[in-house]
Amino acid sequence: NKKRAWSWPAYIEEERAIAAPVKLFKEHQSFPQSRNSFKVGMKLEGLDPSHPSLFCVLTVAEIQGYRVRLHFDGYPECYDFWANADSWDLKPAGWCEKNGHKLLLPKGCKDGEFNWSMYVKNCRGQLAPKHLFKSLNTSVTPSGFRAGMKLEAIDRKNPSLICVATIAAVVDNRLLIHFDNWDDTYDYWCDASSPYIHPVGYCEEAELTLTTPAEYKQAKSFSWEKYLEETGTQAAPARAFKPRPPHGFQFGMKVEAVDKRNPMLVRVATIADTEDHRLKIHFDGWSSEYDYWVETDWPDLHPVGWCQKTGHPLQYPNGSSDIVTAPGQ
Ligand code: MLY
Repeated sequence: NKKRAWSWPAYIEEERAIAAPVKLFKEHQSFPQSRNSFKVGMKLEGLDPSHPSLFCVLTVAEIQGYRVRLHFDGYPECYDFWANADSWDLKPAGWCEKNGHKLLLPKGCKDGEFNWSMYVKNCRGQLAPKHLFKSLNTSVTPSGFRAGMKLEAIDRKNPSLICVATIAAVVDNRLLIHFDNWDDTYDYWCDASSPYIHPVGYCEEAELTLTTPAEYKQAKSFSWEKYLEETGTQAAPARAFKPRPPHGFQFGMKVEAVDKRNPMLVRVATIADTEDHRLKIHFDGWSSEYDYWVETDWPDLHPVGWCQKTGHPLQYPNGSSDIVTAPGQ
């Protein structure tokens, strides 16, 4: 009994489903315009996904289509992570120094003694050439946001809290959000259209509770006017905040999505639910206990056909005739 190879067109017809239209995806989720030219062994700087304010020394450990597996120099492999070749989080060697960001050095390297050219020579590595970094060539329109400005931001690790926050850095069209008097473990990067940031005064107007800076003395009588004066800072201008247009994804649309539990895998998936700024991803053929919510601009969400176009394996639905790997294995 000869089995037919799994294919998207046949599957979509069989399921009477529709593929999520390509126009709903952000550029960085959609079909790439260029090839992935990273090579195993190339070294670069990049954000640590579990500590997003921290740039680290990384080495390309594996290539899979348009994706790369990155390794933290001097750290165990269990911290390796996958990123798309055009990820904004990846920067060429020397980028941090040039832009005034701290670079977490490979384990064992002392501050002040690190130098990229010596380092690659000593480990017989090579630097990833600058032209591979698509994120460096994005055109940027000035936003009105400046480092040091204050705003009200949702703590993404404690999403019920809207807090007094500061723009710690502005790079291209990205803002680094920091929470006043807290350490940087809550920091995150976002853009001007992020639903998680609001101008000063938002909570008061919406009659929501504003979480004041840690250990702030007069928390009960917090006033922005006073706080800005005390800290000698400015509020980010309200006009710099851009509303995000509705996303257009609908229940039942088919997509390709990375399995966070085993992030080397991209799976056949379905939009199982939607919110204003989030989508629930269901992996076809698997129990809905594996479903999870992602941001609509999640870089690991792709249109149908992305794997084929970029030369990445696609995990077919569980129960289809082809070989299947379970989520989280
Ligand atoms: N109970 C939590 C709350 C931390 C909130 C930090 N935000 C405001 C930046 C904790 O202490 O971990």
